Amino acid sequence: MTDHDDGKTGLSRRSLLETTAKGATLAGLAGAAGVGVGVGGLAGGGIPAARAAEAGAAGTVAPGQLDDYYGFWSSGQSGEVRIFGVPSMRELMRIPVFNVDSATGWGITNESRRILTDGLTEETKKFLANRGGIYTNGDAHHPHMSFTEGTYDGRYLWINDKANTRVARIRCDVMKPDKIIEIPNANDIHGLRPQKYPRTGYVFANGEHEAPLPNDGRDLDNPSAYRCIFSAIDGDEMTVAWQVIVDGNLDNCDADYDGKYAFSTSYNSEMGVTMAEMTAAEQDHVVVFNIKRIEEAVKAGKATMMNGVPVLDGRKGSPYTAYIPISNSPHGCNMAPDRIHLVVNGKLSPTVTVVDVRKLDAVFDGAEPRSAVVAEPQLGLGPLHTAFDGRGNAYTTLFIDSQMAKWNIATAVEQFQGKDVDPILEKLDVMYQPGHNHTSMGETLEADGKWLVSLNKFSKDRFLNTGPLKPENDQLIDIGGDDRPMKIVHDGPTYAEPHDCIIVRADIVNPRNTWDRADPIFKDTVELIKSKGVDPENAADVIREGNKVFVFMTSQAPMFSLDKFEVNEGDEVTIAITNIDDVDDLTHGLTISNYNVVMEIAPQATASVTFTADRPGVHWYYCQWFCHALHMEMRGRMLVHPKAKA
Ligand code: RUQ
Ligand code: CUA
Repeated sequence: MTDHDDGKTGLSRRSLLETTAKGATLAGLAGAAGVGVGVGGLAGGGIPAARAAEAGAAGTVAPGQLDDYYGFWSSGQSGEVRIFGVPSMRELMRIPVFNVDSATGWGITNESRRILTDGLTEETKKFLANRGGIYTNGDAHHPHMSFTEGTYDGRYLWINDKANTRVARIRCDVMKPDKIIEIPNANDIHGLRPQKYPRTGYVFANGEHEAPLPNDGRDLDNPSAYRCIFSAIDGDEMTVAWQVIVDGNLDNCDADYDGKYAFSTSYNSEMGVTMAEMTAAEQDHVVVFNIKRIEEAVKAGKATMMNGVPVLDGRKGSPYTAYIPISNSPHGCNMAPDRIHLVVNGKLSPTVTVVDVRKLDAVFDGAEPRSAVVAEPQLGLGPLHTAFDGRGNAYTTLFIDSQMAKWNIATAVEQFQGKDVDPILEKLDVMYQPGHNHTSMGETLEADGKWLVSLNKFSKDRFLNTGPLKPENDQLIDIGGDDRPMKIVHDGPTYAEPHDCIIVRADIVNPRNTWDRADPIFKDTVELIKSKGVDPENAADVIREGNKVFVFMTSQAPMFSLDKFEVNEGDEVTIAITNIDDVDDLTHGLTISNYNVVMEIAPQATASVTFTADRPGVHWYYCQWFCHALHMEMRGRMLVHPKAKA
């Protein structure tokens, strides 16, 4: 991790705009950029952070006030991650990950394309070679932060891609992905959770769909040869540490607070390939992975190496796994912050099944797997996911009932033991069809029981009609006191389709304000510029090597260091620009008209793009980020000389 301090000495956008208003001249601006030391960004300025008590009760945060929590939302088939402020529910930023992004050039710049391709298998690289070189879609469900000793540590976020079997890591100091890897042997990564203890450590990832192993054309229509794979990714190295073959389709997963076990819900234990076959059995299961036994077996060489990954057979009867029977088709899998209870959500069954993780050692020593089940309350129709408040209560989404059920774990255990008690405390209507829910800090030992978000799949009539495609509906619920009912305090639309979110106390997340010039994300580009004898921060150079042309520039509001460069039709052109503005929030960009070229260049970053200049003519390049009163003038010409006619 790089440190955070030098980004905080930059001039804030607010001070910059004041200066700009005083005299929007080049000279005035250049001078202003130099005097900002110590002024501090908005966060460090005179605006007080919102206080949960006052702001919270109403669920509103006044203009200019900051939220108490960061929310990290997935976006499903949009393929990105979104940063929200909670409790205001303001969308603060989007982080392109598995998608291609028109604002930032994610998927177009050399730096992003390196991150998008480095972690692909050779086979996939070959497959993508005549498809533009990268995947352009993703299906991002489960964003989760790195843990140290059971709580968030602010280093990283990970997110799965169900569509193209990938896992991405986002650096929280800059809020950009730095590694994206394809998971070999597995198919269609769905559930994803980091190890909570002692640290992350592993990132557990469920391959949801079954297929032949290897999936190279053999056994096409022989489902009995299809396999499902659970993966443990080394979160530091972003490589797959080991994999386990299991019975059934893996859905969601979680990990305990002791570093001993990981869990995956599993549907279709019958391994059918049609709807009727998949739902035939009365019982499916949750798979428990014994991390220590797996590590020992891998160390002892008992695994089979497949595509560079040690793979163990963890199907029923293996020493590495336990299969705890659960009613047909369980879905969410949530470890409670009491360190004891794992809640498995029934989906097709109206129940959730509560497993006491302290009883799992005995199960691995031969006890009957259901002996670890300590409660199974009936909550309502379609339980999908459960969140916790740190006060012993759980909140379960009921998809079919469109409700949030609040229930007490200890009472559910008593009921299971035969006492005549009702664990359900309250039910709240949510609109409509909730999937995931999440509480503030709720998947950590610091669960604080203040806020609950319900991510509802349908909004139906709650907003102006947007045509046949409607937004989803996110609702924020105040769960701050057991003495008062749950209360919906915010109700807002979101674009397709936030599956899941986490709510992280703001003091844990400390992003930089400007880039570190030595950042590894653009290190290759900086080295390329230097290798041609050019100083990136003083660049204004056009270097030709055969039909390769390197254009090196700087950007500083409101100018690029070159207002013109010339190339020949057919040249391979690499443009690298360093934003030498050291001002908080002063992002520039480069767009080349009619060339499908765009990139974001945030303060102190270097960004680059490579393309073939196969369209002759005059093509303006311009800054697409409104940066200055003379922003419209921040442009130059690329002259592409036509090939001489033969
Ligand atoms: S799943 S709506 Cu992709 Cu997390 Cu349950
Ligand atoms: Cu730089 Cu607009």
